[in-house]
Amino acid sequence: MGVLNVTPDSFSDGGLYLDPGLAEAHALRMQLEGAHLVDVGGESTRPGASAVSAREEIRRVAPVLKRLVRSLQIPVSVDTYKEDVALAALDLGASVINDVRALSGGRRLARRIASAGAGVVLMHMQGNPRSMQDAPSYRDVVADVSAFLSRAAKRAVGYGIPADRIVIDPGFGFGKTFEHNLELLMRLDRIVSLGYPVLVGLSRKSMVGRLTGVGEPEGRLAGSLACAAVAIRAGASLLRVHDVEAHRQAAAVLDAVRTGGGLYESAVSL
Ligand code: HH2
Repeated sequence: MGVLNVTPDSFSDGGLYLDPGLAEAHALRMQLEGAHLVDVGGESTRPGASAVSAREEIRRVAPVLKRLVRSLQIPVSVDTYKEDVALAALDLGASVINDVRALSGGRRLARRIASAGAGVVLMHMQGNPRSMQDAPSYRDVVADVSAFLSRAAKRAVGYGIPADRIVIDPGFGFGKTFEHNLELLMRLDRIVSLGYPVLVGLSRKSMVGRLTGVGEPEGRLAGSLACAAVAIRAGASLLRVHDVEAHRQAAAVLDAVRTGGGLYESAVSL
């Protein structure tokens, strides 16, 4: 999943793709590099970010979304927790709603996702972006996040969204300390064992910076790839990334190691 933020203030690509033509060109490049999905966001959810109105978010996202559903061969997801934005995005042809509040808004949106045949990403977040890093606390972060995601997925199924259209995400960096994030990555298999495809968003994030000592998000590619490798080994199905080509290469290696990369098939045919 390639990240495309149409925001002035996202932590890594803020301000780069405000022009719909530039946003489209970037999405086409990510598709060419091997992205299976492009995720368009109109509000930054980085720690401390202030919320924007649904109207402003639609104003940012709609022109880009209209272009992408016409020009991309891959599906487009929209990164929003606001019902009005999500409904508008579905009307414009978005295939997936990436909801960092895991459909906590309720039934109307869930039912609309179901009737549109769209998919949903249910992400865990403690608190809200403005204050989520103030004092995150858990009894047991892996158990708490697992229980939350399991409940959220069951609720979504109850609203009529088929289980095979649901993706879950532990929400790295969303109301979690460095230690919480690291523990979630180390025990990601527990989230995978819930039985839904797991999406992981670690690309360029502060945990990577802390682990590698790299301050600038743009310099965190190597650390991001290492985190992606750990996540794939644990069974993650989707990576939300800024650097698609590099992650595609890393994922290709991991997939070959997991499946034998054709080794056994050719041995059999000999
Ligand atoms: N992370 C960000 C935004 N949306 N969605 C999911 N499902 N999982 C994530 O980990 C996730 C997400 C934050 O990254 P980014 O979009 O690059 O920055 P910003 O929130 O500043 O726009």
